[in-house]
Amino acid sequence: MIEVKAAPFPYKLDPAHTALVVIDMQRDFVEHGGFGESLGNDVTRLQAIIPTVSDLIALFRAKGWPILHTRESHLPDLSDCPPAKRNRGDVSQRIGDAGPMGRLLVRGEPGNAIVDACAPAPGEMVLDKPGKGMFCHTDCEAMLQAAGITHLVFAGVTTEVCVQTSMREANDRGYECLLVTDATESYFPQFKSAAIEMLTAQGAIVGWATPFSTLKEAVG
Ligand code: C5J
Repeated sequence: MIEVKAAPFPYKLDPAHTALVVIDMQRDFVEHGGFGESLGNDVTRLQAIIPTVSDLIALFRAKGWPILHTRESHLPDLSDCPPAKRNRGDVSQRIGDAGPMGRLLVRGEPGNAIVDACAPAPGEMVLDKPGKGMFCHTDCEAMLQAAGITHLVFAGVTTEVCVQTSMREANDRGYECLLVTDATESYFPQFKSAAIEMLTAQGAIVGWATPFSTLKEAVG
């Protein structure tokens, strides 16, 4: 076990059974003209973490540890997008509508791609998920079990939506979860800090949190 300084107390990382989960680093959330901006958000906040996420991915690649990339995406016929998700916000464009990067949040469209700096390498796991959480209507659990994973290090966007939901789902399924605080971001700074506090409160009720530099120093 590698001990990583973290909040609320040190995290024990099992190097033989740990995967990095990079949540939804897609053009749709971080670039102009995508789904995130269609909801009225300032996407430049999310762009700022791209170098750190990229460094984190490089660290896992250097270690030979597995990486799972997720994409929030829907089938072209939107059969996996319930009205309870699509009919949200007072917006001119909704999931499935045409935007400057293709149909918003639809699988295979240019905007649905992961940004180049964080793009999956051949052999890395890629998971399309129609919900916020990575276990909802996906093969996630089977993929992780097949790879023998028990510990998950989380990065990506947005902290309080898809990252938090996925981390909670993972913890409920028995995974030991660590969030890298400067490799995740929200459109709302107060939501990011509140999410980190909620996840780590009550003795790591969902998991642990630490900055990238601390994780890097610990794993060497
Ligand atoms: C959102 C996400 N915010 N990846 N998705 O709708 O957090």
